[in-house]
Amino acid sequence: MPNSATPTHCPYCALQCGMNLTPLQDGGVAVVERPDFPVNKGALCGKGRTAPAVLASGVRLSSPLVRSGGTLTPATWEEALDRVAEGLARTRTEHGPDACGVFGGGGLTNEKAYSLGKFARIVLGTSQIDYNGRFCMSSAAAAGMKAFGLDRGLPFPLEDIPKTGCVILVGSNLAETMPPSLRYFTELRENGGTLIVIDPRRTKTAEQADLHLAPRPGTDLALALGLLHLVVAEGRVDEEYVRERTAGWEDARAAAMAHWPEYVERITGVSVPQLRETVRMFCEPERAMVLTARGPEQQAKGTDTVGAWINLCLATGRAGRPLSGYGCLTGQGNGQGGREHGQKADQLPGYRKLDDPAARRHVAEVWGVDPDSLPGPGRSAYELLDALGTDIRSLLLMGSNPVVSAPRAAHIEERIKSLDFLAVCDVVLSETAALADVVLPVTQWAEETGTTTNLEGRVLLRRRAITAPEGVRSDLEVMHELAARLGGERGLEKGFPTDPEEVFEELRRASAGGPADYSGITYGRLAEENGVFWPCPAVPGAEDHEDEEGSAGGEGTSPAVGSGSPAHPGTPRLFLDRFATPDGRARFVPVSYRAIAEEPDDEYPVLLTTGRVVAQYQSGAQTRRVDELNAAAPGPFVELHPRLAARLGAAEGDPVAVVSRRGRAVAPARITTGIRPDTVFMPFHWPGEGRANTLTNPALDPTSRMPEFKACAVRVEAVKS
Ligand SMILES: Nc1nc2c(c(=O)[nH]1)N[C@H]1C(S)=C(S)[C@@H](COP(=O)(O)OP(=O)(O)OC[C@H]3O[C@@H](n4cnc5c(=O)[nH]c(N)nc54)[C@H](O)[C@@H]3O)O[C@H]1N2
Ligand SMILES: Nc1nc2c(c(=O)[nH]1)N[C@H]1C(S)=C(S)[C@@H](COP(=O)(O)OP(=O)(O)OC[C@H]3O[C@@H](n4cnc5c(=O)[nH]c(N)nc54)[C@H](O)[C@@H]3O)O[C@H]1N2
Ligand code: SF4
Ligand SMILES: [Mo]
Repeated sequence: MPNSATPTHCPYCALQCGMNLTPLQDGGVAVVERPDFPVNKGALCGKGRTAPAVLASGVRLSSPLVRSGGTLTPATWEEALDRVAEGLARTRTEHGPDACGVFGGGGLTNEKAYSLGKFARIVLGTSQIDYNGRFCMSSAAAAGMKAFGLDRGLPFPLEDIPKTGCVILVGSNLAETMPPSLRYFTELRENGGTLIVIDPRRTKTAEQADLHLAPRPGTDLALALGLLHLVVAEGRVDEEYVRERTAGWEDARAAAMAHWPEYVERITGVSVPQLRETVRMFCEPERAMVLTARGPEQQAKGTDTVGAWINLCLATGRAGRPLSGYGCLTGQGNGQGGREHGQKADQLPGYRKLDDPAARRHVAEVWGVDPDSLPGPGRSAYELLDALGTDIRSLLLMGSNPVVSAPRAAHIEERIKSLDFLAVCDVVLSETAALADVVLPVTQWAEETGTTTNLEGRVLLRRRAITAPEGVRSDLEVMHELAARLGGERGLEKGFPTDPEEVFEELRRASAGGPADYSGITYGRLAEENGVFWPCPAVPGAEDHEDEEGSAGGEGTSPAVGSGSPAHPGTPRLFLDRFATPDGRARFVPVSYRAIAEEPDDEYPVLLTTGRVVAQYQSGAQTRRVDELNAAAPGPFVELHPRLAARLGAAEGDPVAVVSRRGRAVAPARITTGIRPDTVFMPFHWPGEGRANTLTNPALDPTSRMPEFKACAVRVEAVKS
């Protein structure tokens, strides 16, 4: 193990901040600034700074657990792996391969995500695999695919943001969810650009804005259409760009024209003058951007909503041009790479489609199997979880905690409990792991090497800095061992190497020629460069240098400049010449407003929206185990407007109950004028009585299958003590 600092990346969000880890006497690590990494330039949020706390024994799992007599008890790895293999094999024999489910996560490295997709399809032979990214950015991904022919969250690096003229930030609270990225927006304003934030709450991010619009949750589609209507009415369409670089304008234009500003004001609560001001601020500068996050995306019409924002960019000539464009702020550590390499229900590595015969042939060849043996597309995340205990009898879960994070969570918890067999790989005993028949404790970010792809599409190398404790193994080892046990005579474990670089080498081949082409990226290059943006195809003649000792640790390697041509530099900026559609033109999508799946009524008169706080991460499985973070964000709360609080007779800190058609949650009131009076907000990081997802509506977007996390009808009640 190196004694000096190891440059690596944070285990949490999609910013993938660079950090240095230095080993400590006691076997742990200290986080030290890494100013040379361009994305965060040394800055970290509290979660990143305190991430080593989760490496400590006593906090993390250190031995496999097997359920016996109703309780989880420590077991050897052999026993635990045998139990998992038996559980899955029994289901496969009794109910067929599709009765085995697999659920992955956007926090898994590319190598793990790739192996998990392969494991499902060739070891289990199941079509029933999906992952938590479905709950994250799937609507933006679907809309990006439709419009641009390719989904890479940001088509440009963050460093372009300060140089544009105006940014509309739709439903992102990045001051809390990606704090070091706020710098780019501060610089934008220092450079004379403007920031518009669209959020039903006056968040820390909205406080930075030149203009804050606070629409009613679930109405962003109407808002975007109203803005497009005004763009047309005010003669601000970039006709030449529309003619040269797009298709489908007439239908999209006609659809938008039905959304009169006054109508949009009634739906959204955003006034006509504010709409006009937004259009002026967005259209006057030569360059502008729209960035969306979970606010507009986590809706049962998220795909159409993002489509409408993209239409606005296209009509004004602000996509595929320098310092202009549409982007989605992806969320999880490997939220981008995690959606490219095959853990998604309909997908093969390299962002290939599972139902495309050529893609099946290519990947089957890399995997050494018959293309016809690959199952077809499976179900989306919520549909998969909803089928547990019915036609899906066993589940292998890696990198998610759905008991806390899935919509209609009480129901999903029941579905999980009704499984014949549940195996969970995790670093801690999450609420979902606590329900498992077998829990396999895995290594963590500082203890293993692997690649992630950040929200910019920048592929990064996370390096091992310390030795993992006895008793834990990597996810890759788990898949190797299970493949050995489940593959029978077939020797399938050979296709599941435990060395991450070996997996990456195969991923390169599997992705070659696909939309997300990583074939020109090597561990050697990643060790030398501050990430490489995909697509990065291999260039014939630019030979990979032969692997040298220790290259997985990033030592002793040089960039992939081979004997002949120089290596492909990667693609920081997409679409500048053409979009990724067959004819190179971006596609307008004709969309019209529709209401949220569950509008308030007399019984449930208030809207609930949900989201995050800076000090907790996701289901909280990791961050709720860190003292400093718990001190900053000790538990759930219900954010509500003073007028609503007064009607309930609730004072600050009083417990209030929020009741939806799915269930009831109770948490202390947090009273603020920063929220619309018709809306309450709950963060979703906690289990138990204050679990926000007890309430949320699993109504799904027809295209992306994204649940409606951001708007459902509730009733708010004072709790008598
Ligand atoms: N601290 C912290 N940081 C994180 C995470 C975390 O859990 N904690 N998770 C990471 C992940 S996976 C993700 S996906 C990102 C998410 O990052 P964000 O998208 O920034 O996070 P959210 O808080 O879910 O939602 C953003 C905002 O949307 C607003 N909103 C709610 N409803 C609507 C609506 O109908 N329309 C609009 N326009 N806005 C609405 C909410 O008020 C909220 O302020 O954060 C990443 N970073
Ligand atoms: N109401 C509401 N619900 C939401 C959202 C919302 O805005 N509102 N947001 C949704 C979004 S955007 C997301 S991304 C999801 C996230 O929700 P989850 O999918 O539950 O995400 P995490 O809490 O990050 O869960 C990751 C789990 O994997 C473990 N883990 C971490 N690293 C590894 C690893 O390398 N290997 C293995 N095997 N395990 C690992 C962690 O300890 C943790 O238990 O929540 C969704 N749910
Ligand atoms: S912003 Fe995200 S990547 Fe950066 S330190 Fe915080 S959690 Fe980690
Ligand atoms: Mo996410």
